[in-house]
Amino acid sequence: MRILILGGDGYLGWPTAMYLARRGHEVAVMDNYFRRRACTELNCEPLMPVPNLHHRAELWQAVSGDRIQVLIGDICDYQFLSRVFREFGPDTVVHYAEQPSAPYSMMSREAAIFTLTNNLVSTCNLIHAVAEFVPDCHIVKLGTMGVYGTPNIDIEEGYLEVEHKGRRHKFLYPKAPGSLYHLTKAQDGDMLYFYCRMWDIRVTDLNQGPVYGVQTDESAQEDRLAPIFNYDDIFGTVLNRFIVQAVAGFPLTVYGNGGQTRGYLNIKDTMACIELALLNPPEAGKYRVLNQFVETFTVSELAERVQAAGRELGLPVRVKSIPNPRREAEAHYYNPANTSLLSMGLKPHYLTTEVLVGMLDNVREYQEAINSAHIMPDIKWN
Ligand code: USQ
Repeated sequence: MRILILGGDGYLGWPTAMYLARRGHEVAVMDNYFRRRACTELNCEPLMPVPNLHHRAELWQAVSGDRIQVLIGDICDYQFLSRVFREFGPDTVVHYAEQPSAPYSMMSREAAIFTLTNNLVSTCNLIHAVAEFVPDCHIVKLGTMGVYGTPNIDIEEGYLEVEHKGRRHKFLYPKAPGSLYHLTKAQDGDMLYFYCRMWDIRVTDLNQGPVYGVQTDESAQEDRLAPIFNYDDIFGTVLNRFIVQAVAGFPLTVYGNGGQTRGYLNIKDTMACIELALLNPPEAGKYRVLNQFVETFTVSELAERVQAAGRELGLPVRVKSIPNPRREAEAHYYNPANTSLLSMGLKPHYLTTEVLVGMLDNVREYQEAINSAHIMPDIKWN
């Protein structure tokens, strides 16, 4: 397949490019380097140095023999995007090119406007480019489990069948996002569903939970191929942060009472889910939603597991509850469905002590680079 990865420089975009290239697909990555610029501006550099995309593609070709085409530009620029579509003609587009951080989106008015504009204009441009140049192309968009919020009923995969006054109808599952970032993911989903109905495009929305992991099988061959790994309060996801905090001897920052439950997955499973989605496209006009996570944990359970893995390595890991900078339920019902990807063949990597010890070992190699000033959260929701 000819696969275009938008946001191909990010934590998930680059590993996805290598994973799919390794499996024989023809891959092009496009990125505007937003994440790198934001990390520099906000002084929250990733743990490991990350060569630019051209250099990464050269390193990957030297290691694997596979070519990855690199396109630097902004998907909000329709002229540039049109040229890419005309020249590359993708069968599938994987859309990661959104501002991915909830704290970033809540930081300031400017960051809110950027998040809204970038995430919605990018998706709208993508839809128009598909309709104009490759109407049969399958859009695989990275969504988030956070669009559902934490309702007091079971969470289904995208849709909910409702009975009202004796009649039944299937609606998109009600959304209650908990940050402006999550809200844009709800809105881009609505937009994709709208254009599926209007223009018969084909879309998979992958509602993913927080991802953890330092390396994938492909990046493990050469350190400079590692994903962009953040551990700060803006771009770092919770388990990646806890691993770095454990190595730095910093008490694990559990926000509030730690009862917040989410569906987690290993970065290796993200790669596998993307491939399953693109090998099994929905029919034209269908907006398919798949919940992409493997197991659920409370934040406190994650902290306990990191503590236990630390003990295996003789690392004394402390846990400290700190005031929650976010507005979110700290004790709630959470029972989301995730059977679709499993029935499509996903073989999950579970969060074992061995996996955690591996992550701690990876991070220990970069211990000197950890900047403890990045760890405490200072963006508040209110
Ligand atoms: N949390 C802590 N301590 C920390 C960091 C986070 O207790 O030091 C808590 C948060 O309050 C939250 C949970 O851990 O309850 C998850 O936080 P997170 O920062 O790992 O995840 P989140 O901000 O929700 O966003 C991340 C990704 C986003 C993705 C989302 C999936 O940045 O791109 O969409 O995970 S989900 O959470 O299912 O919406």
